[in-house]
Amino acid sequence: MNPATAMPEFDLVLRNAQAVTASDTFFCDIGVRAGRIVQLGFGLGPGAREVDAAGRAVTPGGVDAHCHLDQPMEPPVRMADDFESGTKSAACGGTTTVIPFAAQAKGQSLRDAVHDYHARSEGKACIDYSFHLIVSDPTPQVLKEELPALIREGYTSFKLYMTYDDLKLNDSQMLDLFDIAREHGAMAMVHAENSDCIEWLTKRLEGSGRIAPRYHAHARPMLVEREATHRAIALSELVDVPILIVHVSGKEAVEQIRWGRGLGLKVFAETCPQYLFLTAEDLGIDDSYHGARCVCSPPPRDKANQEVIWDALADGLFTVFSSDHAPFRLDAPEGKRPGGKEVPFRHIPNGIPGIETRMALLWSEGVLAGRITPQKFVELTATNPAKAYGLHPRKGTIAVGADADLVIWDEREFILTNKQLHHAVDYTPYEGMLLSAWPGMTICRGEIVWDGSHFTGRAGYGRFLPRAGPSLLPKKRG
Ligand code: DUC
Ligand code: ZN
Ligand code: ZN
Repeated sequence: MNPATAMPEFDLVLRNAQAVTASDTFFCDIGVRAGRIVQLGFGLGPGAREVDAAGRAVTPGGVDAHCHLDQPMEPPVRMADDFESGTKSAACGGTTTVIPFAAQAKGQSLRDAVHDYHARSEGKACIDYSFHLIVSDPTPQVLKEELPALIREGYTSFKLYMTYDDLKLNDSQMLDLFDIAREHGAMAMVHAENSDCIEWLTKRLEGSGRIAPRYHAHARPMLVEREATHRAIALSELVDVPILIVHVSGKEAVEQIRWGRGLGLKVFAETCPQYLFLTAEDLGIDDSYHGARCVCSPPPRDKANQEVIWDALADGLFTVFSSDHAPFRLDAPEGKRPGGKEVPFRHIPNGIPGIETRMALLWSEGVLAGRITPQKFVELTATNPAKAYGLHPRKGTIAVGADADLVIWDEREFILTNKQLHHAVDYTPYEGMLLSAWPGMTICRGEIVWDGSHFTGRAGYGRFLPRAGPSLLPKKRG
C-alpha cells in the first residue's frame, strides 16, 4: 500500500527515530493519535502528518521542574517572562512541560496564591504546565486545611526556603511542613542557604563599601549552603520523609547529600546549568555592574566545583536537572536595575534566564562531549522530574500511552546568541558559547510547537496538569 494515498491511521507518524529513553536506545517509527503515542514499531501505516527523523536522536520532551514565570515581585521589580513568553521559549528549547511556582506571600492564604497563579496562566501557556506551591506562612489554617486539601487536588509538591526575609522558615516550621509531606505523600523541595550567615556577611561587606554585584558571591559562600543542606537533611531524618534539595551548586553540598544517602536517607537533589557553565567570575572581576546579569542564589562557584557537579550528574547523585529560570531584564528599571539605578548587590533581583537553553546545553556539553550518556540525559531532564512530581508515565518517556512529547535533535555547531532565543529577557548568560546541538523539532501532545527555526505553537494550547504523588520510590503495600 502506498502510504501517501492510504487512509491515515495516525494523526502523526515520526519515522526513522533513534528513540532514547532513560534506559534504552532503539530505532523505530512513532505513531501518534489524539496527542498520545499509540504505537512504536517498524513500517507503521500512514499518518495525516509525517515527519522523517532520518535516524536522528529523539528524546522525550523536557520537563522543567524548576522555573519561575510571572511570579509576583515587590514593585518596581517584575519578572520578564509571563506564561506566554516563558512557555514559548521553553518549547523552542525542547521543553514540553513546565512546573513553576504558585508562591504564598506572608499573610496570604495558600488557596489565594493558587487562584492568582491560575489567573496568570489561563489561556497563555503554549505547553503543558503544573504548579509547585511555595509555603512562606505555615499558619494553622495552612497546615491543617489548605495544604492537605491542595495536595489532594494535585498540587503534590511544595518548596520551602531557608533564606530570603519574605520567604524563610525556621526549623520548627520546616519540621511541620516535612510532617505534612510525609503524611500526605507530597515532595518537599528545599532552598538550602543559611539566612543568618548571609545577613551577617552582607552587613560586613556593606560596612566596608563592598556592594558591587560580585560581592553577592562573597555573601553566600559554599559554607552557608553546606550548613543549610546538612540541617535540611537532618530535619528530614527526624521526620522520616524524602526531600529534594534544589539548585545544588558545588562540592560541599554534594558531600552532605552523599552523607545523607550513605545513611540510607531518601535525599534527592537537583542542579542547574549555571553550576556547570558559570563561575563567580561571571558576577564580575571588578566593581562593574555588568555582573548583575549573573546574580542568582546560590551563586555560581568555580571550575573545580563545576567538575564536581558534572561527576555527580554522571554518577547518579543528582535526580533532576532544571533551569531555575528566573527572568529579569538586565537593562531595565523593573529588572536588574531596580528603579533605573545601579543598586547594592543586596537589592539586585536574584535569578537568571535559562528555560530555553537548559536542554541544548546538556545535550551538547554533556552527551556530545562524552560526559553523560544519552539515557542519563533523558533521566535528568524528563523522566526523573516527571517521577519526582507525579507526572510519570504520562510525561517524561517514550512509551505507548505516554503523551507524544518529543524532541528531534539537530547536531551542528553554532554560536549561541540571545537574538535566537524567545524569552522576554535582553540577555543570556551563555552569550557566545559554541554549542553542538539544538532541538530541530519539538512536539507537544502530537503538535509541532518548534520546527527548528520557528515557534509553531500557540498560547492557550498548554493544559494544566494536576499531579499524583512522587513515584521515585517503591510503594509499601497496604
Ligand atoms: N534563586 C532562587 O532561589 N530562586 C529564583 C532565582 C534564584 O536565584
Ligand atoms: Zn531557590
Ligand atoms: Zn528557583
